[in-house]
Amino acid sequence: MHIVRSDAHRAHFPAGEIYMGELVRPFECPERWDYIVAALVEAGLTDVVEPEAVEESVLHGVHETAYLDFLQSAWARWTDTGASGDMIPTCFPVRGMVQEMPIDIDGQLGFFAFAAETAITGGTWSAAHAAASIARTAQRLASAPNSTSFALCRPPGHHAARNYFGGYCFINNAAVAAQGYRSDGAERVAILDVDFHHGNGTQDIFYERSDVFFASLHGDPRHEFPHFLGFANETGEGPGEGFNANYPLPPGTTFDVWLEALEHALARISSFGPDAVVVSLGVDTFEGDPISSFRLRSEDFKVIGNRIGELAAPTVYCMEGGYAVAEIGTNTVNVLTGHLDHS
Ligand code: SP5
Ligand code: ZN
Repeated sequence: MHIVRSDAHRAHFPAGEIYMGELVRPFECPERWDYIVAALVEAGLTDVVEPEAVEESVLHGVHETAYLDFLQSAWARWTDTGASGDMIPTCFPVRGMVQEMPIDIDGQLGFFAFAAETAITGGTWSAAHAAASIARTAQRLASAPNSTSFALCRPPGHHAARNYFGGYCFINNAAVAAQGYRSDGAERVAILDVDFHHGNGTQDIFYERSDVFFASLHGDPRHEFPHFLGFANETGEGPGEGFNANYPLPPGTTFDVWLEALEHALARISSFGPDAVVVSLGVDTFEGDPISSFRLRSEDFKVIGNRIGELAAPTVYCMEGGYAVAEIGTNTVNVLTGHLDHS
């Protein structure tokens, strides 16, 4: 299994995250990457590959041009105004307001954001761009039948939509991998999102498309972030109708219940008949995760990889969330070795 990774992620580390009324050290921190790398090495997964830059055409197949331009230029424009702290959005175009991009950088920041816990810093664009390149490179390396690769993306991507960031995500890495498969000739791609949180960004990007099937298992949005998307009646729109499947699960969900939903999602994916599979791999379903409420144990993650491996499709795993830092390495590696044990 190829492991695609880069130190470029370190450029992104905001000073704080708004959490329970305080500015705390971000849960999505660089040490997450170190823990995962250490566990990969310990497991002998040492076939390390550096990323090649993702093509503009693939990025533009996933995100709107105005949004990409904003992300790339945001920090320079922000500091030009005399600001020195991180970019934290404070004003949002909600119901009944004008949905047009303003000229002012503060206005644009709110226009392109959906959650204020996520800040943009001077290193955000370079790190997010490198994470997308990692996803694209890993996807290229998993093209043969049964081949598997791991994209150690940081920052994560599945909350980033066509034209907004949030949930620690800026560029949707899993969507980039899926779009990469399409541009390399795959006709049908399935994305399976096992992160604790609904992959609202991925759903948004492919909602009206029938070439990419999206399935997500996650905390019920009535109780959990991202709060406003991820309900079971969201099944796709227009040509995408029937190509989106959400499995909202209650707080406290244990692995037996979670696994039933996974089996259902895998059956849907099998009948879709994908040429390739992208997994949004979050391990924040772990019982010890500090911001989530599911109760999966470390050994359960092996079963997840094993079951996904049974699809026997070219598969790229893209790292998403997972915050109980000491354990995220073990849990991530358990999924990957569980997959390899199958194939
Ligand atoms: C990639 C990823 O996992 N992003 C998650 C971003 C979540 N940010 C908001 C966290 C708010 C946590 N609220 C905890 C209270 C639960 N009711
Ligand atoms: Zn998550």
